[in-house]
Amino acid sequence: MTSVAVEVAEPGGTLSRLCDVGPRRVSEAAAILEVLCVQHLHRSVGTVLAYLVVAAVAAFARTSAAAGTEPKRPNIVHIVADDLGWKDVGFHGATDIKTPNLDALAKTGAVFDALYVQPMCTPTRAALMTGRYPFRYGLQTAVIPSVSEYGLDLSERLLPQVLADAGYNTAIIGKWHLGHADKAYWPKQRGFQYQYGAMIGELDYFTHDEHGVLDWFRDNEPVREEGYTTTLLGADAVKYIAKQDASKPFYLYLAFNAPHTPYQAPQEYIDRFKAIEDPTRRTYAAMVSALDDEIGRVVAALDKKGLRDNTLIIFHSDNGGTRNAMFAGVMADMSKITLPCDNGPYREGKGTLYEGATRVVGLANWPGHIKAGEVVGLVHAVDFFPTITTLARASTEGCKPIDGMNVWQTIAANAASPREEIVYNIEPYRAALRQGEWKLVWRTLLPSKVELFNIVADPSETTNLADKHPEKVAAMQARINALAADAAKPLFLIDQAKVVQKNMKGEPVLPIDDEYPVAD
Ligand SMILES: [Ca+2]
Repeated sequence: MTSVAVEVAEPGGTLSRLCDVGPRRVSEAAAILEVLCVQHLHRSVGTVLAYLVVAAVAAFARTSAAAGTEPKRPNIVHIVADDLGWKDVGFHGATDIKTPNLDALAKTGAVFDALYVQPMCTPTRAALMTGRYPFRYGLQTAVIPSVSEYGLDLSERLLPQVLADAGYNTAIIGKWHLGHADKAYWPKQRGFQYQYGAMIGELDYFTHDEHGVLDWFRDNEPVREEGYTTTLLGADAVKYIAKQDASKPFYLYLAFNAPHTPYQAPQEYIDRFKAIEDPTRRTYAAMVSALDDEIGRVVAALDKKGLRDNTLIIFHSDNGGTRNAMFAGVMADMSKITLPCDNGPYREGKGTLYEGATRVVGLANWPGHIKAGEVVGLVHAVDFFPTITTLARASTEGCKPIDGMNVWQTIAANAASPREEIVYNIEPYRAALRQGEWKLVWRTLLPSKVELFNIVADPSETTNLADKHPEKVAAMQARINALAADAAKPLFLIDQAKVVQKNMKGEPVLPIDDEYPVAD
């Protein structure tokens, strides 16, 4: 109590310091200050000035607490799907796939019309964790291959670190894919207090292996267990929520590997979709259905624990559905299947710079805090970082310059977005940028190609207007060049160049048969 009195009696800065504390602590501080005021008056009339300052602060503190200007910090359940097609949910018009749990969240929450991510897994996940575009630190190109050793730059300060330092419990349940060869890159080393799931992320749904190597861990220890990954991750999230209480907020990053390749699902889920003729689409539907069931269980767990009213649920895919076998991963035999994802009106899919890769299905739901309906403003994956840290009243001191913007009013009330520009990507061989209604897609490799779309009038990117608006093309190319000047070299390309160099030192491959002279 004494230390509070001394602090309050000192001139300067005290009021703002008190304003930073939560309502419960403000109330306590007000009560303490009132007692101290009385003590001061009894001791000496010389402390009248101190009394006036203290009383003013106490009154302010009491008013703040009564007005509830410091709302309770929300729990955040951040659910990410992997390679989910834009149209493969009920609330976007899928008729053969049923997603009743996601549909319920969509109906009572905000549905994003223009939520942008990066074209592939690793870059989007890096954007979420850093609030910074991946071209800043070399993760803009491709994913981290399972045979590669690099990861998300250790000098980046990540969202779970920021939230843990602000008093949040932090957990990752699911896929990481931001560095696996060195434990220094693992999520528990980067702010997550609890970890369960895959370090890389493309794995067999039942054996949890990739090419015979187990990729399934709990708190950094390998785990051999039975079960379908989607079900296991959902069950673990339910358990985690059951352990939480209202006294300390939590950030749960629930990153399902579904419905990424390989296309696998339990038979009972496949049997739900007998009406779907194509076997891969049938299995894919089963995978999405299992994902939706687990999301339903997570919501039920929040309800059961009495935490639902103070929990912000964010859901989105990490990139669009796969429409090109080149980006389907390494575990599916693409010669035998038809790609099952549907990105609705959007062009192409995962791995490209078109909307089908980068404009994804997403929603946000927090009862009483988010208006139900469509969010039309631009939102990028990097924006979740400052939006969440602001809601959490967490300091971002020590973070590198954040590209994200606080879009809370856009999400909560469909207010105009502060964001006017989307950087789809900056790579040495291609880039894309959106500024308002204009989108430029630029292939810089020879033969080069520039496409300009009015993305508002032509969201499916059917009509290239580059020839009609050369001044717009030039201005957007100048902006891309300026961003490229600050870009780090893609770690993927550096890594692959090493592989090429290594191969050049390998044994020569020559035809050897009876007719070819071979030295003894
Ligand atoms: Ca993905």
